[in-house]
Amino acid sequence: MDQADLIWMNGELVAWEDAKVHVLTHCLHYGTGVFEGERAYSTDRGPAIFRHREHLARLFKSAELYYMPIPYTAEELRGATHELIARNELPSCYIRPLVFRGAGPMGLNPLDAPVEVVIAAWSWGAYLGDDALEQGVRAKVSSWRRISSDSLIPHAKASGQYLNSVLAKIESVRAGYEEAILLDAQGFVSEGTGENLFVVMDGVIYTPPQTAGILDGINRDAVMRIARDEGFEIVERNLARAELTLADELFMTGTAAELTPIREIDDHVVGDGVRGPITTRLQKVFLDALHGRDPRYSEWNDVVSVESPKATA
Ligand code: PPE
Repeated sequence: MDQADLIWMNGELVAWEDAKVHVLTHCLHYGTGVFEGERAYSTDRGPAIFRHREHLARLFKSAELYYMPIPYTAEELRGATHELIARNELPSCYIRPLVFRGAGPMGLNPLDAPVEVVIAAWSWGAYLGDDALEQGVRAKVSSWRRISSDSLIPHAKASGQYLNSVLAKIESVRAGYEEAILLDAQGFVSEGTGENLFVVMDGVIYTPPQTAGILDGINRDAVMRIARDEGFEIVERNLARAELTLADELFMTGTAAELTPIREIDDHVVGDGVRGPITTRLQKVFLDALHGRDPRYSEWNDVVSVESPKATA
């Protein structure tokens, strides 16, 4: 991992090596944390965080769902993130805010454990391999089902919930695939271990609905808006596993994965086995939006507004 110099921890910038917690941190034992994954891109106006406010809004919702009061406002965390990127002199980066229950009383009741907040940023390149954006990845439907809303909260981006993704990821990687697709409790298609999923059939774009155990992805939302702006029909509906194989094109969206095509599913070639025409077109507009190159979406780029002291010295 590509270390940066500083991490924002409970209101202060500390050296990367010093951003530590106690081994009795509640979150370490019980997964009581919520987090975000964001990316800042180098744009004409400087580093800009893609849909920063939406990520912060989701962080606060995830925290609320787990009864975790965040001791800062969204605007304070936004400013802290800007300062962190500027002070680390990162032209582009991945950003990881984490809100978690710290060391306090042990046991399942977390309410008396302190709520701690950290924000880290570092440079993180291709998530699913260097060629993934162009060539696509090979994916397999997991034997693990996506967590369901009757036992956990798919809508929350909560640390403990990721054990589900970890199991699916290990299974797929050990079997020689780059990614796993999870079905929901009913057996409908849900999402990847860290990505939402889109299916193209006969020129129409489908994606699983909110009720299919998905995380309500911010890039899913961005790509749906872009697809409509480009004149495509987008349908949110339950998808049967076989529709993945019958699809003309498949792709996934996520902050880390950006817009990654799937070229094989369960050892079936998807379409022609290359990035399809609709995927290619949406990916281009989406990458332009991420990098602040499309004026239609410039409100999505939160330009880092703090001058780096080192950069101006
Ligand atoms: N589903 C899951 C389960 C998920 O973790 C992500 C993001 C998404 C969908 C897409 O959401 P969004 O980024 O808002 O479009 N996964 C994050 C964590 C990845 C990781 O390896 O850690 C991410 O992409 O940052």
